Amino acid sequence: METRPPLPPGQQLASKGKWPQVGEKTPEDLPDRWTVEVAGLVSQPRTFDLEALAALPQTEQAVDLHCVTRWSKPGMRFAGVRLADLLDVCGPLPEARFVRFVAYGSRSHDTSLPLEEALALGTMVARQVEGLPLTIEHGGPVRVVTPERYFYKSLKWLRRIELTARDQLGFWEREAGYHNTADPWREERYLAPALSRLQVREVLKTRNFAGRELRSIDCRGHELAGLDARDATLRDADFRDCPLAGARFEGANLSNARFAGADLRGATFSRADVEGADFAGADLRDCDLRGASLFGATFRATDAKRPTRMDATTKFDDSALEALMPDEEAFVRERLRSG
Ligand SMILES: Nc1nc2c(c(=O)[nH]1)N[C@H]1C(S)=C(S)[C@@H](COP(=O)(O)O)O[C@H]1N2
Ligand SMILES: [Mo]
Repeated sequence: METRPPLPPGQQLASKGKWPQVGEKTPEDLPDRWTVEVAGLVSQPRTFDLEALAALPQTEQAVDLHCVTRWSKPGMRFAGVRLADLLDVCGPLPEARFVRFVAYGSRSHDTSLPLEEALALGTMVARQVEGLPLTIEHGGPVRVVTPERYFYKSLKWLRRIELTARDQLGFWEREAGYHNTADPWREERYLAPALSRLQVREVLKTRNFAGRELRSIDCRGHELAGLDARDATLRDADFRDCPLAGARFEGANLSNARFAGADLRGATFSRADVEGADFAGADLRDCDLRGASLFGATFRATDAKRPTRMDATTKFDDSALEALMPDEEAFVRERLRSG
């Protein structure tokens, strides 16, 4: 049998030939003439166009992509310039301790790393993947690729590289609570929960989560039938073993949430983001998952004593199932055909 190197904890292989587009979709306001600026604590600030980037030493390396929403794509061959070689030309000053990457597009998406770490990891300014130019959908013509970190540290549509003395939290790190160190082997997905224990106790009593920011909330085992969680932010929330019949999760962000063993009969998830969420061992009869985005979600029971209950009454968009990992897709399709 073929042996594969192990994946970091909680990650699964994405389907062959599938590369999910995550985060910002292609921005509309990209420049006609692409340039990458190197600024901040450097002795020679410079602006590189694509020709100037191509004139620097080129390298190729295989990088394992690990998205925080639990899909991985090991061994992707990226080609471009190593950050180290690019910065050599610009003369980093001794006070420079962090590197911040800023993207084109109206939200000026950004992320940052300690400079020494970024260099040691072999971070690259990539222009090709698998021998072809990076497509716009995947951050082309120029994106950052940071090996050994969750993929949110790999910025698409690179506009500016800034060396700084102090760290400035990036977009996902501040907006979604993603961990700033982002080491997949240590499973550094999220920072500490958004609420204190006392606040959690209060909000659990109300059974009204609608529109609230409740990242990483621990609801484990609480009676929450009929919960109103419409448009709530519930990334990484723990709903294991919760009675949640008839709960409303329309438009909620449930990325990486845990529903193992939950009773979700009649619950609705339309327009919800359940990327990376775990439904293994949940009761999903009469549950409506149409319009939910499903990349990296898991349904197969891991414990034979507690099967996932799902049948023809569970509603999915057929096309959305393609976003699942192959074994998961096969499992769900088989259950949906059963009576
Ligand atoms: N400019 C920009 N870069 C970004 C993001 C983004 O939203 N905007 N999302 C990050 C996240 S969370 C991931 S997982 C990867 C996804 O890259 P892909 O769409 O090529 O798979 O890009 C990262 N870089
Ligand atoms: Mo991500």
